[in-house]
Amino acid sequence: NRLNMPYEKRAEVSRNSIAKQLFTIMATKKTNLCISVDLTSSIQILNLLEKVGEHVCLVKTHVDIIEDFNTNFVEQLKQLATKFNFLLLEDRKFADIGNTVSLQYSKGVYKISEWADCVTVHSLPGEGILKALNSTSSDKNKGVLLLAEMSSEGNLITPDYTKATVRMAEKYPQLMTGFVCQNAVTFDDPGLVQLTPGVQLEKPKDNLGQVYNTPEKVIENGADVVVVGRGIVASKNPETEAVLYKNILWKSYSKRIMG
Ligand code: 5BU
Repeated sequence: NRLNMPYEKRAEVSRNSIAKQLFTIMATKKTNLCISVDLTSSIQILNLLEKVGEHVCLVKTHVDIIEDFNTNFVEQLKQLATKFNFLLLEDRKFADIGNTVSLQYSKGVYKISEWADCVTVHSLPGEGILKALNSTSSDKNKGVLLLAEMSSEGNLITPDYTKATVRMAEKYPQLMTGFVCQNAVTFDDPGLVQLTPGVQLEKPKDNLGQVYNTPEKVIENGADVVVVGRGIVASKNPETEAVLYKNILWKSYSKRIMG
């Protein structure tokens, strides 16, 4: 199954172009680390990425928390992505009717469709949300990561909801980059990416419901790309910390593909 397959082999079977690129970058740079840059100043984000860019395959943003968001920031972000060879995931967690999501994706201040390689999406509203993203025009190749599970304590997602989410994704193979989840929710398509947030070495949780696992544990649970935010961003030396997470994660993945 996919857990024993190396990323370069998975790239060959990905039907979504972003999943294919992501697996290829991971194999080339030997990193399955995604950094979540949850900072509120564009300068802080760009400075951080200058330091950790070479160690990550994916950069996850929440652009709506940036106080000085502007088009120049987007240009510099894209330049860093090219320079360090990483992709951009806007963690927007779309959750509305298709028509509204189509507008939120391409219009407004952020114009997410113009720069994000992929976005996160809730399955809650039903298939229309995927239909909308699929048909919203965009010059870029694009991808969707569907939320099948969450890391937070007491979240209302049930096993049936998770299963229905996997079924929904099957209808949009070209659009689907993969799933955001805590466990291996499917083994059917090795071309899909399992992205897992909620990872930190320091502590088991925060005081607002976030629950953390260790890097080793989430790789065992099927994670392909692992999201680390404050574990790196809030540390004294983010670059050293990024290298630490990268090395543990790559070692765990290497062990996994050995069987
Ligand atoms: P942290 O600082 O490593 O706790 O940040 C985790 C990030 O991942 C943060 O941006 C969340 O919005 C995001 N996240 C999450 O923590 N858990 C989830 O289930 C999903 C996203 Br989906």
